[in-house]
Amino acid sequence: MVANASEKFTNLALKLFDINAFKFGDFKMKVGINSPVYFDLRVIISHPDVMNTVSELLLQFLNDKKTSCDHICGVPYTALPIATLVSVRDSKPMLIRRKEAKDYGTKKLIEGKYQSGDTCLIIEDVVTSGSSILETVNDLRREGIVVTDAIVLVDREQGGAKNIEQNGIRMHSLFTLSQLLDILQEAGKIEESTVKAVAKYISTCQIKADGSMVQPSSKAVNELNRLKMSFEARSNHARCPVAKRLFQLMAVKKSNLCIAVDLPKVGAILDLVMKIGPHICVLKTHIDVVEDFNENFVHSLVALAEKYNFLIMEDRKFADIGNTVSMQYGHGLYKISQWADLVTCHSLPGKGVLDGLKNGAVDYSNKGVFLLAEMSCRGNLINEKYTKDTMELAMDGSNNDFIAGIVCQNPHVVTNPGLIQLTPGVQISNTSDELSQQYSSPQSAIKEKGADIAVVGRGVTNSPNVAAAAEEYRDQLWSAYCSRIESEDE
Ligand code: S5P
Repeated sequence: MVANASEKFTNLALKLFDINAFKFGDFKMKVGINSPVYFDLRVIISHPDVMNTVSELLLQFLNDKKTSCDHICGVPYTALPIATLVSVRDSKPMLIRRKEAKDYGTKKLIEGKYQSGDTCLIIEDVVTSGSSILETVNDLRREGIVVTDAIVLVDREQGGAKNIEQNGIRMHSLFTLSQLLDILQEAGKIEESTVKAVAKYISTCQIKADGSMVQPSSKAVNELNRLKMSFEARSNHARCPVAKRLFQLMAVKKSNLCIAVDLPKVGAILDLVMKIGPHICVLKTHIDVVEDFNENFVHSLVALAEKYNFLIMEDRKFADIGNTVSMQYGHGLYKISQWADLVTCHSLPGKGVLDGLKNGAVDYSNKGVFLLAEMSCRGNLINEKYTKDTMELAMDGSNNDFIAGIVCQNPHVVTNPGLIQLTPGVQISNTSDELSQQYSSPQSAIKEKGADIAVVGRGVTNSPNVAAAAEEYRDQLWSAYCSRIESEDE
């Protein structure tokens, strides 16, 4: 069946969302308030099918509008390959505007064959203020080229159209931000609260052509800043059912404490869990340090999890090829997928490790994964690019129903309010151990590092009164969370 035009637009919008060409959360922008939506259309070059559809729709749009021109010019850099495809499809010669004039040779700013008086259509990926389009237009006009129309993939509706129209250019767009939001909401991909937060941001954050805000004194805040949102509100944004459950559990139990029970004997573990159960939202295990593991032990653990209302996370840190991980998760001595609600996983092997986990679970719809984007120990080899790539993997449309959260140490790693930040390395009385572990206080973990859940191991398990210690950590962590979401500062 041949898709009709609106079906093609809908499918393209959903595909763009799936490949992370735009995201919702909290993003730093050049002007004022952080934005709840962020576009990164550079990613489409990795998806030839998307490039094909985009160029096809642009061409169709141009033909419908009967916009005639001698040349096509993409605004550098994202729109360059798009303009190339449109140029080839339409047999229209292209021009390229250099961002800087060469300091040798011809010093030309505009590459391509043209004459003064020729007309040129501008192609751009996303327009915010319109200033990038205007820079390109100005350079073309300096060469005597006539520019009257620009076409963009997405108009963020923040004043760009008006700004460029004041410079004598009509702006056409394949999508406005509102249209994209409608399509995503209709398809159940985003919540009404997301749509509202974006609408509020757009209306308060109109931008002039010079990049400044129309109302610079505006007090509006980004309502999708997860650090300021309650766990109840964030449960609506979770795409992974276990994360949704965990957010709700935390809100009901008023606990964002995860205790790591790294003890070798089942008796000691169960005894400890009975004491700390009332205070925790997650119990974290390292099942391979248990010396007398048996099936009854996991049955008892699951029963305690039900009794005290917490989730069980096996901190296995899977890090192998999919096939191996599938066996490690579902089979072997521990059969982790049968009893753990959540597991941890390194992103190192890439997408295959998540496919392996899905494969190892009987039904992964009630399971969740925390991906490690950073580690707490001194000297670890993770760098910024690794962390960023891990987040891309987490947000990928094919995985995001399986990713409950991220293990990390920084407040800017997790931007999506539906993901939970888990931060280990928390202790009240120590700042390190003798094997490179580094600790921060409960307050610092929540307020400075951006943790939603803090992991406490020896801070509780080494205490002479584990119940009282757990209660103390629970109270400190919960009040740090309350003060974080209530405070006025950014
Ligand atoms: O980066 C990390 C990730 C994890 S999951 N740093 C960590 O310490 N962990 C785990 O958190 C670690 O395996 C241990 O189970 C717990 C911290 O224990 P503690 O005794 O140092 O609080």
